Amino acid sequence: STFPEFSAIDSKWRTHLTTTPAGASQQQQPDKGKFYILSMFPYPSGALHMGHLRVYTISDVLARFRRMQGYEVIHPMGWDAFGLPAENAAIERKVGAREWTEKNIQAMKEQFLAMGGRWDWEREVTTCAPDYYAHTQRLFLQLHKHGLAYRANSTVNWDPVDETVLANEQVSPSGHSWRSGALVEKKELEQWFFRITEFRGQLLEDLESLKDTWPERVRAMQKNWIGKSEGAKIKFQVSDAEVLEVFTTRPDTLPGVQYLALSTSHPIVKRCAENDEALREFIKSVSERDQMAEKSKHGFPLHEVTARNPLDGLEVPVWVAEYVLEGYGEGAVMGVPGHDTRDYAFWRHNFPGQPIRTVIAPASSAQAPPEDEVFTGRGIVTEGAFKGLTSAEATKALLAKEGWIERTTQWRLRDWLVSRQRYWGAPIPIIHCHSCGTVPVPEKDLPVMLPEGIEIHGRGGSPLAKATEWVNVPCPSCGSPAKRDTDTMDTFIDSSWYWARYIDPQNEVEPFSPEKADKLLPVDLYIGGVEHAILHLLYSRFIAKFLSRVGMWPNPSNGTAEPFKKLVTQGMVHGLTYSDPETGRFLRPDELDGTTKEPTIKASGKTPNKSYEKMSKSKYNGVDPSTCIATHGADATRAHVLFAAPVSDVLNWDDDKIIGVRRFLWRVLKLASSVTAPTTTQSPTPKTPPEIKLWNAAQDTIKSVTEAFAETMALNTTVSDLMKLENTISASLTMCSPEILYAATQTLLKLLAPIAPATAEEAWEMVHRAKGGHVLAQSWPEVDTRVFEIEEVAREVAIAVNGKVRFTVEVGNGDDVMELVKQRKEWEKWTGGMSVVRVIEGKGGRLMNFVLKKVE
Ligand code: ANZ
Ligand code: ZN
Repeated sequence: STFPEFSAIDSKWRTHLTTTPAGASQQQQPDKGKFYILSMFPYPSGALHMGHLRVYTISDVLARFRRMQGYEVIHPMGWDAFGLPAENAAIERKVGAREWTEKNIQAMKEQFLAMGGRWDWEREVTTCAPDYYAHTQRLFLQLHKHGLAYRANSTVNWDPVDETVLANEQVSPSGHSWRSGALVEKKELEQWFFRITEFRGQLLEDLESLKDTWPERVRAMQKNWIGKSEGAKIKFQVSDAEVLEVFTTRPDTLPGVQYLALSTSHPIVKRCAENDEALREFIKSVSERDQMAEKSKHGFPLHEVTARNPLDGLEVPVWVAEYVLEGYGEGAVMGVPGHDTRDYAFWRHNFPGQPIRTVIAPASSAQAPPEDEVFTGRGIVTEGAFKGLTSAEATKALLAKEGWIERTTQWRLRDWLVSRQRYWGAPIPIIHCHSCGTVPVPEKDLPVMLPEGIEIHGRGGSPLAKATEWVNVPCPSCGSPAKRDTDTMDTFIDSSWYWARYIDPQNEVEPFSPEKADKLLPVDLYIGGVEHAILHLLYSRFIAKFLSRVGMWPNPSNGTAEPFKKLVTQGMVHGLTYSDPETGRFLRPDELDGTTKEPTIKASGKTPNKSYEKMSKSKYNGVDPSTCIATHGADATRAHVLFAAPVSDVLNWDDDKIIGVRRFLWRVLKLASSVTAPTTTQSPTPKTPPEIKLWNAAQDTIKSVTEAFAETMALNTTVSDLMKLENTISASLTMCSPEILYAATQTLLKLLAPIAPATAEEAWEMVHRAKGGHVLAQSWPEVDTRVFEIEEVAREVAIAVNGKVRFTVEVGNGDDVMELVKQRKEWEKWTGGMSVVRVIEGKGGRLMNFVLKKVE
């Protein structure tokens, strides 16, 4: 073939594609303003994986699109570079954590360039660099100054494998560490917290402003995590001197209370445990078990304690129950087995055979629960003083009572535990002094440098405690010997504000300038994995609101200080996985015979099971982005990433399918070689029906691709739309004027440029004989507002039989020529007894020649 290899095209355009041109771009239109596109920055593990390839392709494509549209585009990249893997590498491989991290960054940067992506490298941030973490520490001190960073003794989640404390958010619903997977234990420790709860109302309400721009699922997860719940506190008398308070969202079920259940750390439980060995055993077993499993039915009776229902005076037993959370509500539950599923399960297990009281009936039979299930909905009260009232009416009447019930709101959100007993993180800028207490490190002394080159062991408390020289410092306030805080900050703090640092990355005195914040924030489009739907996004939203409150982001243009105006969550990339149909064991590539179209298992000759699974080493289904780019070229890889699935769906990676995309790019180059830029610069007017058809196809494509890029994010359809347009142009080559062909090709290349920039540049160069500048420097095409319709003119078509013209027919635009021809009596005359072998259409549709032969 006469076309160069894609890898050659890639390297030819590499520098042009990946570097920021000096000076303002020529396309930039002042009235458009800025457009800040951000994709979640990677952890520098050493290599990009397919998930990275997907998210960074999406963001590069959209950034190129916005640049062509004339926006001042901010498209930064950086490194979420603190964290455990570097620390473990330092322990296991005896390389410095920084050295390891920097080497990985270099390797990954190469991969970013190989993708043909362009990032604002002049804005690059690395969270483990002192010029970054100095400001993370500054932020800590700001929070401290405003009373939002505080120290408290608390029962914390302790990861026994990583030997560190975890935030609640970092513990899975089943009670396991999000990172090590270990079953999390409880431990009493003094820790640093950020008072995120201070902003809970705003964090909840402002979700409303993201209604049309964030995925519904993510907003729901945030809402659920914040967990506002309205209900009442109800007092149960335990003795003359003591009451027990519970939190309930269903005061209307009060007549159905059959027991009370307390968490293991409830004061009453602690008191009883003092002289009850069996109870102490039970408490211990709970703390060692899977705490978060909501369905747990384990309990222990407190025989000396009974409680009196304030509504009817009935006595109910009091238990300790595993399912009662200590940090929520009052750490105490009124058990209503008749109307709550957990209470029902608990009752069945601990009070076998004993009757269950039902006190609420469904308002209509449609609401009735299935057999064997309790009715958990609201309905009509059937027992007690409020019999006959609806749940809502009963609740209202109860809340009007005095002395033992009080309306209250509970929140699930807890303060953010931020101290970690780890080495590779930003040191907490605090000094502990015997006489002054906790003293902030003065601003001028920032950063508190993380000591490097020290011996760090993985186990047993804060590694920094062993850096004696570093630890022992004079107190900044009184000068007497004092000690630095030896914990480091949760790495989620680093990423909770990086989006703001990018707008002013060289600022030495403050994290970023408030003027720049007002001008360049928020992020207009944020792209990343849905696995960050709670933690990272919630922390970033909290920090944004804090920054705004303290005047660091004084006037958010969107009013609500939401950091990410629009959010796109991309789906995972799954790999083709083969397994043995009998054992289910995953098969290595070398266990398969790939010579046949459908591979077989070498050992058994059987056909393996095929499925798409999350890529992992243990499933032998990983695909390396670099290999893919080296084989197919960056453009085909990028286009395939977009084309293979809608952005939010799982992408099942099938290497074979890239071939189709590659062929499309080849056809674009072929087309470019047969189209020439005309000498005039005037916009042409389509005249003939084929020209109008092509013109309209180009306009439709501009419209659909622009909409997909700007609004709907239906990025997969952009590739298919461009394939269609290429087809139409190529099929029109002999039917349209060079001007029209050129105009359509130009449109195709401009629309293609964000997705396949090297191919588009190469084709652009061919069309313009290297005199047309760069396609990426062109303005994004606008839909032509002129309307061209193919007129309903009848044309005369000459009908020839075996080469001789016999008669003519008048053909309108929508007409079927064959139908018209067959209706004519001349047809019968000239063709009777013969059958049509072939129909040859003449130039411009004005002649039809029927080749006939005698019927045997
Ligand atoms: C009685 C009742 C009857 C309840 C009924 C529900 C249904 P949300 O909506 O999540 O706020 N609860 C209260 N404190 C608890 C704790 N520390 N640990 C575990 N469960 C607790 O849930 C509120 C409901 O969860 C409360 O309302 C309480 O059970 C339980 F038909 O009280 B309910
Ligand atoms: Zn002091």
